[in-house]
Amino acid sequence: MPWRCGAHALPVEARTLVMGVVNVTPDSFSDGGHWLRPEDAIAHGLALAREGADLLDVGGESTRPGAQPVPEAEELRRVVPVVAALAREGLVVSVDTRKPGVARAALEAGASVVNDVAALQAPGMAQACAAARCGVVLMHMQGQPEDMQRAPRYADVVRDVGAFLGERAAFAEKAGIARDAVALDPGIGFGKSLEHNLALLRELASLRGPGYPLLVGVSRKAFLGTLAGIPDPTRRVSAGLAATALAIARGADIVRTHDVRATVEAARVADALAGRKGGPA
Ligand code: HH2
Repeated sequence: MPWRCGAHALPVEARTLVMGVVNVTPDSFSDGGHWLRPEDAIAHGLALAREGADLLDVGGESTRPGAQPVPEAEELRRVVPVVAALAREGLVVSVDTRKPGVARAALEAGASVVNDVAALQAPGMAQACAAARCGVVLMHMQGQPEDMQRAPRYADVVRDVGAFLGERAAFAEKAGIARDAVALDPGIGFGKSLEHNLALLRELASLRGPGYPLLVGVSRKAFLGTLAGIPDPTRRVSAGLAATALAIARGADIVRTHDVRATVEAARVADALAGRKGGPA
């Protein structure tokens, strides 16, 4: 079944989709400040689309460990012009936000997906998504970005994250969001130790809820640096591709990345080897 995102039906059954990251922030962990001016962010988004991104995830608030919340007015100022310009080009645009006001403005400006790292926990977010009939990404996070990496703890991380995602998917359905509009995401690096991240990636298949596409974001993240000994996030591309290929083999349907061209190439090979998708590539 395709992933229904507003007017778009994304062919998640035919190939792994690649979501390109457009961070309109001064402080994102790997590319903060690179695309803060709207014209730079728009040009970057267009470049990622040419590299083969299936959709573009525009964010105006870093959620890296230790990040401070951004006021709504500032997030709106960063995100809306970029969403509007990319959507005008006919591209599928996702807005990476936890704020219902930002989601509503981005949807009005042409976004087709709300990527919510807080999984619809803010009052009004589910209603905004239901009204717009947009795609919705429900992500697991333990704690808040400010403190989430201070000794994260689970009874059983795979079972706990799976239960949370199942509960949030049921909540979304009750709020009137169509089942085929929802994608689930274990939230790699969001309140997780290295061991937690590894357990989730190894057992990804068990997180696949019935019918929901699974989104996985490993791009440039700290666990890759720890495993491969790479302090500079921008140099973690190959390490990320290894994790991405295995994630695809184990059940990822959508992969979120800063490095689109390399990820599209890796995804085509991983799709063929995993044999999970109907093709054609
Ligand atoms: N990771 C980041 C941000 N948003 N959304 C989903 N659904 N899944 C993820 O894994 C995910 C996400 C972190 O990456 P980035 O946007 O580059 O960093 P920052 O939060 O510092 O802007």
